[in-house]
Amino acid sequence: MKRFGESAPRVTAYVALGANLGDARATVQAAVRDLNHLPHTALLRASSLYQTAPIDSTGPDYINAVAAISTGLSSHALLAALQSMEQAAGRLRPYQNAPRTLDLDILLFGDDMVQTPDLVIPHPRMGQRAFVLVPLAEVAPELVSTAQRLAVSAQAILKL
Ligand code: PH2
Ligand code: MG
Ligand code: MG
Repeated sequence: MKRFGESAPRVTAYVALGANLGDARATVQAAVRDLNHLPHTALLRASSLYQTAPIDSTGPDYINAVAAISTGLSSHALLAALQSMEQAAGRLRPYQNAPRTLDLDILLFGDDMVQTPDLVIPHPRMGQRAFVLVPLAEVAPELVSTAQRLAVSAQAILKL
């Protein structure tokens, strides 16, 4: 177990990982490992990798996963750290929902509710997407209801 200073309040946060350009599988696997190296942060659990059809997006199938982390960062500091990881993976943003080398979204941050121009938590679309709910249910089954799983059961998702 990593040890940290006494002061920072620690929360459990859930991060969705997605990629559909380049070696998406390797990129997502490396990103899961890199989460454990963010400052004041430890990886708690990672889901399996899933192959999923693009939803409101184009290009090859995505590789998706969800990770649970414990962090002493603020939600905005975590967002900045995740955006740095996306940049390092060569992320371009030519238009909304464009195919991407790496996407890292904060799904939940403890019990926090965040409504700012650059960050909304809980993630506003997480309940509509099998590529989020299925791996999230793997790492935190108590967070995903049967009704939620049923609502996305028509979406193609393959556990790798
Ligand atoms: N991410 C999106 C839009 N559509 N579709 C799949 N299958 N996986 C994703 O990660 C994904 C998507 C926006 O971030
Ligand atoms: Mg996303
Ligand atoms: Mg994103």
